[in-house]
Amino acid sequence: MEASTVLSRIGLAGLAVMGQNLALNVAEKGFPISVYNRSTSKVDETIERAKQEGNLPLTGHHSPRDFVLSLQRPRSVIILVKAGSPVDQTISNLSQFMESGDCIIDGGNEWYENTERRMREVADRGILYLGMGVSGGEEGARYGPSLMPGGSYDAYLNIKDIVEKVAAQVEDGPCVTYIGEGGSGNFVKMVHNGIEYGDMQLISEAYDVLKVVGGLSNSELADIFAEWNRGELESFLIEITADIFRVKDEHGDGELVDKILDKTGMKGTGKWTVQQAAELSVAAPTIAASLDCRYLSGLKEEREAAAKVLEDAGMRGDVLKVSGGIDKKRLIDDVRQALYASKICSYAQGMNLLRAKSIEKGWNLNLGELARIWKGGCIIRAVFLDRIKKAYQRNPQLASLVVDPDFAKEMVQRQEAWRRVVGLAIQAGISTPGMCASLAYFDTYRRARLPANLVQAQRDLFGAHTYERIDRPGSFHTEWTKLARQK
Ligand code: NBP
Repeated sequence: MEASTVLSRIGLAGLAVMGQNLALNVAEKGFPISVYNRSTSKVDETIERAKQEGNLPLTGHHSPRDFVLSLQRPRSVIILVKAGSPVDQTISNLSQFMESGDCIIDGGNEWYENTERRMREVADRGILYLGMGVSGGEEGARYGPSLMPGGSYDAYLNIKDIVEKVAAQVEDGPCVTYIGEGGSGNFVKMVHNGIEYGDMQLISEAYDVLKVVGGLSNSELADIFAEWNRGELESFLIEITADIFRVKDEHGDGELVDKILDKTGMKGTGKWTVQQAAELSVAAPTIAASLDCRYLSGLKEEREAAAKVLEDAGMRGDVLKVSGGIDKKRLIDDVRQALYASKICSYAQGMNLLRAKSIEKGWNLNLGELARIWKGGCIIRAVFLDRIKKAYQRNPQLASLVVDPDFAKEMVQRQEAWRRVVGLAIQAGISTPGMCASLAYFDTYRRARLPANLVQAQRDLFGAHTYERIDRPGSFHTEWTKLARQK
């Protein structure tokens, strides 16, 4: 433990991966910081790192009281512990020493309603509260994350100078903005993660098609993804994917990626995103498909058994015969276009979910500004977010990214390639649920007339749910069965 007579500008409690790195980042930007963690060993570890990484202005405390009292008033304390009850326990542990006007900032991936509950609970004692999404993983936390603070605006003003320095910097400013009231910061981070699920799923499908249908090797895939990262798909996830294909397996032949068990883990934010989309009646099929794929990937043993049963039933191998052969160069270019077009649809879904929630809660979210703060620091950072920002700046009421004139043109230009990839994958028996969901979303949204007329007729037939007509106002009911069967 280190004693200090000078009060720190801010405090951070919870020194696992995220907390430790964010604390060092804050200190490096010149803001003296106090740190605390339930297990004291992490406090000592952080002090040591602060010394090693340039004698950064960081002081560690083993007692919650010393920690809180080491802060300048009004006190600002960032909490970065496991979401859920650990946050409640940490708040109760620390807030007993805090005073009216002090502020708690939860930086975890918290369910937004928990933030709103805690906000009300601490408000009784005059303590201000922010729920701040932090994205960018370990490296982002250390060198510049994307930060999504929502809640008390006064609390935000207390830390504005700090977060603006600590966040990733892009050409149009720091990757942080005041998101809105209540749990909006957590909600926006949740949808960011849902979009991240979609992006990762779409990339994995591009990989699957190129590898299985196109027969590309890992080294070819690495080159292709690196090349894509120099164009419209330029993004963190495409960049790291290129790197992944190059890593050799230190325990055997070939590349490590081929030795990884095909079971995807998850911590819940993608599921919450899909649940919220359903709650708000917003279609988010690409994000939902990515969640479903994680569930199905988890059924490894069941899938192995199913493969065997279907093989015994006559299914031939992994790939069914693709008629007409494969033009590898064209396939690569088609997959790039399919990935890009699918991505636009996925972001359209995420943005529309944010807008629906903003209307429900009165958060007044600025979608263009959200796209801007995702341009750097976070996992979904991508060049194309600048275009999304501009689309919403041009028209803040934009019904969907799909109908922004620039994106609309790009989707139309890419649709042939997109359809070829999805068609080829279907023919080859390679599932591309994300790309298919995006394409179906596009095709459903762009069609002025859908077969919903038939569904309405069925509903009216069996449930007298009534229907509207296209040629006259009002609500109608028909005795369908009687009319259909009368002689
Ligand atoms: P973890 O989510 O792994 O949590 C570990 C921290 O929680 C440790 O400091 C631990 O203290 C503390 N903790 C636990 Br567990 N139970 C506690 C309790 N009852 N009281 C007090 N402290 C408790 O840490 P993380 O991966 O750094 O993530 C922190 C938050 O940031 C999470 O909400 C996470 O979802 C979010 N997040 C993580 C990432 C990422 O890439 N890891 C990215 C973005 C956001 P101990 O040392 O005493 O056990």
